[in-house]
Amino acid sequence: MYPPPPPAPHRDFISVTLSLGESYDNSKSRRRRSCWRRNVILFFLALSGRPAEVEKMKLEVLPVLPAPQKESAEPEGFADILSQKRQRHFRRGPPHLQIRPPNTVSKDGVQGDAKEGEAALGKAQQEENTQRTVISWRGAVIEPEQATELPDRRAEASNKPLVLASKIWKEPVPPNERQRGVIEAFLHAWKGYQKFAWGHDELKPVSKTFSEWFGLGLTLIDALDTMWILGLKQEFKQARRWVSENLDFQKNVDVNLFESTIRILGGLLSTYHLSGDSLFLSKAEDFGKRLMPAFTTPSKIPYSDVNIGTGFAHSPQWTSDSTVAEVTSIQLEFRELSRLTGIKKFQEAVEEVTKHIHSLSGKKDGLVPMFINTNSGLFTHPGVFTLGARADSYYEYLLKQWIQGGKKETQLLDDYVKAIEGVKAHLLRQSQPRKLTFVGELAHGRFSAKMDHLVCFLPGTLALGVHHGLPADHMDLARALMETCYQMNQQMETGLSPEIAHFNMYPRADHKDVEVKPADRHNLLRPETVESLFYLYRVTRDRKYQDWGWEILQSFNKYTRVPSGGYSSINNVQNSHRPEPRDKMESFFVGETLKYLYLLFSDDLELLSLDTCVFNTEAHPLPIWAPA
Ligand code: DMJ
Repeated sequence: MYPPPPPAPHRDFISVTLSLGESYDNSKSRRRRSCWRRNVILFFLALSGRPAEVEKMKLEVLPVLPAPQKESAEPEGFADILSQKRQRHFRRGPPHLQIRPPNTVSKDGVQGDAKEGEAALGKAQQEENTQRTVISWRGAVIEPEQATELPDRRAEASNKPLVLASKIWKEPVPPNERQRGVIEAFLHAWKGYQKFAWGHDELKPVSKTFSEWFGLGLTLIDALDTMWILGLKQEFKQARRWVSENLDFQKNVDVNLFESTIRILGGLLSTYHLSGDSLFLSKAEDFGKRLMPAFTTPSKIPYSDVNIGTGFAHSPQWTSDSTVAEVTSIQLEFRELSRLTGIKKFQEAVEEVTKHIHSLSGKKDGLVPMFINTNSGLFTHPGVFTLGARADSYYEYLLKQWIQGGKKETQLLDDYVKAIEGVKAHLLRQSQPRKLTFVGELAHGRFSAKMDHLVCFLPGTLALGVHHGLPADHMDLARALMETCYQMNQQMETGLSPEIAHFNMYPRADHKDVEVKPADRHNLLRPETVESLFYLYRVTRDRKYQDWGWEILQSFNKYTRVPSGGYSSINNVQNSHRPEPRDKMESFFVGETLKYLYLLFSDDLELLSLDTCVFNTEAHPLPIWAPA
């Protein structure tokens, strides 16, 4: 019934163990050299066993950092924030929380853990120094592993914002016609949010009201850096004032660790880097501290939820499991928070999770199950593998952390590459009649030709990897999957992708490649297709990707735009007469979808260059760390 699996994967790299001891040569002239030329030379040096030369040639683009800026008006100390009155408790999700005894470790216990962590880290670093690995690729050599350096004390923190983006406002480049189209769409979305949902989490544009998830102005925070990038000064200043005067984290409210990290922590950190305004860093630090109780589990795998007012962290009521994608897609943000503040516990907590999952059994050629238990630290519901919901950004963050850390943590890269080989071996198939390559799912050995729209992050991530030196066959896969994701949009009557597609694998005259079940016909204004179009265009410069993005923007305008302001998710992408608005504008529409469209239409490679920044999974750009 199911087609035979594709041939066994063939590994494109060699792994050699070398002893290394020399320091970097990071001169300017070297940094300017062509990356490809360098990689080719490195490849041959590695093959010829000349590690010293390899080490010498490790080059990085070192961003020039400006002096830290003064905290601007309306300073807010943590003490003030913490002493403010408790507010109403907003909660989303099941009505009753799991009743749990207080965590075995007290709220302050995180500090104690951090000490133990330091000792363990020191030991691990000693061991690592004795033996390091170089992984070399066709055309690229990956640098020897070095434990990511943790700043010792707060004083050593590099809390300087990234300079590249200040250029956006200081020397603005006039937007081209398509970018003006995105600005117009953003302003329309913003008009609805300002009129009907200001300071609330999400706009309900049809009923002209709002919905609350965490009660923290989620859309406003998610959109801050988009406004900066689009050059919307007035809107940004108004939103900044709200953050300064109204954003209060001393609130008796449960937040989802992952969702609030990628949207709120990520949004505040990137806005700090773009604007240089320390208000956003202070808020990020306050918020990060309030999330830390989530890590006080027996296994150190964090709980899914934490109350940012009381510090009570817990799993959902119905399980003590966490989702694998959620616990592995908070690392970019917490690592950056440590780098900026000098507070090590943020980075230590998330890296503990990464290390744990790296060494865990139950994977299938690098593919991970979807759930992990917070008590035992083991995968649960094993045998189900997907690149969609609950696993997706695990893969994305392996690559992106490797890039963020300056390509030193080869374990992350190794896990990423292994997983891509796992995808090729177990999840790739071609549809009929157009032979579209798609990523399906595997459940206990049975293949399902189901692909979430969420999986459309993958072509972009593959292209990003290739930009950073990974093998060319990753790019072949990126192009093929990009075409598929485009077709998931294009083959629908509205030109917008359904939430989930099923692919036809058998040659039947009356069947299309992409089929949609009634329950999956909705579109939530998600970003993944346009996110990948952005990366594919940056890496290939093929204008067809811009054209595809432009088509999708037209479709959003035609079928999801609400006249009084805002855009709405829709129920049926297959009915252009009655797409049926669902009355919700998710925060990621302004945080991600419109941002990626704007960047896709830009021909300025320096605008948030892939060489200096890495986007978190909510499209918030964070700096790539300079080499030690
Ligand atoms: C966003 O919050 C992020 O992109 C996340 O990684 C997946 N879900 C939404 C967008 O679809």
